Amino acid sequence: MDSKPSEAAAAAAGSAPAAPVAVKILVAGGFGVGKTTLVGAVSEIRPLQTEELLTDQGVGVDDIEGVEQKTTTTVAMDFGRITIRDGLVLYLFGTPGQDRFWFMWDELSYGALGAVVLADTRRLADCFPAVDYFENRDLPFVVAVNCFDDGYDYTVEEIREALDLGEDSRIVLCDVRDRASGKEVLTTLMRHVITVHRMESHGAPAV
Ligand SMILES: Nc1nc2c(ncn2[C@@H]2O[C@H](COP(=O)(O)OP(=O)(O)OP(=O)(O)O)[C@@H](O)[C@H]2O)c(=O)[nH]1
Ligand SMILES: [Mg+2]
Repeated sequence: MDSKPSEAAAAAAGSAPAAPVAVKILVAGGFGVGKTTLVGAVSEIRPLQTEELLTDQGVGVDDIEGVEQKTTTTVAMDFGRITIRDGLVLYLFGTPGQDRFWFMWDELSYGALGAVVLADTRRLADCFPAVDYFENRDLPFVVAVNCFDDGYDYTVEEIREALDLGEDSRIVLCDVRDRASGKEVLTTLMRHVITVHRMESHGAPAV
């Protein structure tokens, strides 16, 4: 399913190859930030979900502050698909959020071209491990801040500083429940992926 970055670049730039380019993208982040909601909102197929009921075992481990109505958690992965434009199809793999499922991240990220790190400003530190994970593996990512209604109103620059992200990293504010907003996150990620790969192969920024 996975394609080369050069093919993804051609498709994103409009010179689409004859066959659609399929790109694997990870949707990651801390517990309960809205990963499953994002994949479900943007997917053009019925998303695969692996939700199980939260139990008392998670008390004191999983922070549900702000998402008290949450009753389930992802125990394997989310899966969805979205066509960004003609010839460019993204396959979305949402990670589980609970720490006990960290061992699955290596499997899930195999062959991925990029990742979305979802963040919740009420629990910003929860996205640190995901940011570290992708930085350590040189996998291009965007930080997408899911703007919960009662979340703090930070600017992108404040978030950049709080997460200690460089000037060239991408941060977008979004509402994961909204399809257009989720699609904007993914479009930003694809532009970033293409820029990173063009810089690596030509040594110069492309977009
Ligand atoms: N008010 C509000 N609720 C939201 C928003 N986004 C998600 N939710 C709710 O927050 C909860 C978390 O959503 P999920 O999509 O299950 O989060 P997740 O990151 O997949 O969670 P795990 O798989 O358990 O890590 C759900 O109850 C959503 O309905 C938002 O922007 N505003
Ligand atoms: Mg989930």
